[in-house]
Amino acid sequence: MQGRIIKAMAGFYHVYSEKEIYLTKPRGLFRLENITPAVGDMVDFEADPLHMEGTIVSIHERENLLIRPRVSNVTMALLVFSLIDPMPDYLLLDKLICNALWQGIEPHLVFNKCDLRYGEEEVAKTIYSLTPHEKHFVSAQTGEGIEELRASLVGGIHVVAGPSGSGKSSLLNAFGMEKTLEVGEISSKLRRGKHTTRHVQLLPIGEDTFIVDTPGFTNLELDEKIDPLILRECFEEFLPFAHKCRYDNCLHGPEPQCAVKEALAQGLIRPERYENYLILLDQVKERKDYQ
Ligand SMILES: Nc1nc2c(ncn2[C@@H]2O[C@H](COP(=O)(O)OP(=O)(O)O)[C@@H](O)[C@H]2O)c(=O)[nH]1
Ligand SMILES: [Mg+2]
Ligand SMILES: [Zn+2]
Repeated sequence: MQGRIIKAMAGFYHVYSEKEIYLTKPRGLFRLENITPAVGDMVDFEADPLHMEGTIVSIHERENLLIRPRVSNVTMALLVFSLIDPMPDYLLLDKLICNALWQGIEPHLVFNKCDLRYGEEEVAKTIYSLTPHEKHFVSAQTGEGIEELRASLVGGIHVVAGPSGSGKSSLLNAFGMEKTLEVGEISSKLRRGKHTTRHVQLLPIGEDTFIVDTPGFTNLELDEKIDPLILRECFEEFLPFAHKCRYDNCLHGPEPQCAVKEALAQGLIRPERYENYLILLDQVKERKDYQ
């Protein structure tokens, strides 16, 4: 059978397959080969349907692997920022967009606490008006925009990320998922470990659609592997212009005849995004292994 690892606990893996959860162990060979299954892995397993148990026999190739929390095959990151209390830190948002793109994860911008309406909504809309990323303005408190946001999560594994206090937990609750997976009825072996440490798990919210129950991207710095050439690709609204720069390796800084700066001058790129790009460019240039 085929399924998705939705939880890892004490050497056991909970595999979700056709709306059932199996308690599985990896086959012995994995340990010899130094393979550790991850939450998010798509696996083939031999099932014992009577006891809802099984043995994982192979792991499908991963699209990506987040480190903290350790989750594979993440498709979308909901970058949650509140419009007030705390005010949005757009430099941090731009960093998280880069980190997501670098890992092959699609960033979606979620601006929360819309119910408080303090004008920041217009600021956020303006700054990101020219970026290709999906944007949502929601209130986890009143439920405004929540249905649309949830409906946009079709297929894949989605993680929420963002600064403390922005409403990530509230958002997960607004999705109605506080206690989605009390899987105790499935096997007594599960129950024993239940009240120990918190383990990351995937909450099924639709057809092969899951949400990670703890925030991702807990490191709020730019990924250390992002160099200037990668950074340049992560500001996606620059890309239609970048190939017209005079120099192929143009980083859109001091270089002459830079089409990105021309686009900026014509209002085709937002100055806030360009300024943050320059700040991040300086940061990655300073890293010692570049040059
Ligand atoms: N007014 C308002 N408050 C909210 C909203 N979402 C979250 N909060 C409040 O903001 C605070 C932080 O929310 P929380 O979900 O714990 O943020 P987290 O740190 O990102 O998980 C809590 O006091 C929430 O009640 C919202 O949409 N509107
Ligand atoms: Mg929280
Ligand atoms: Zn340029």
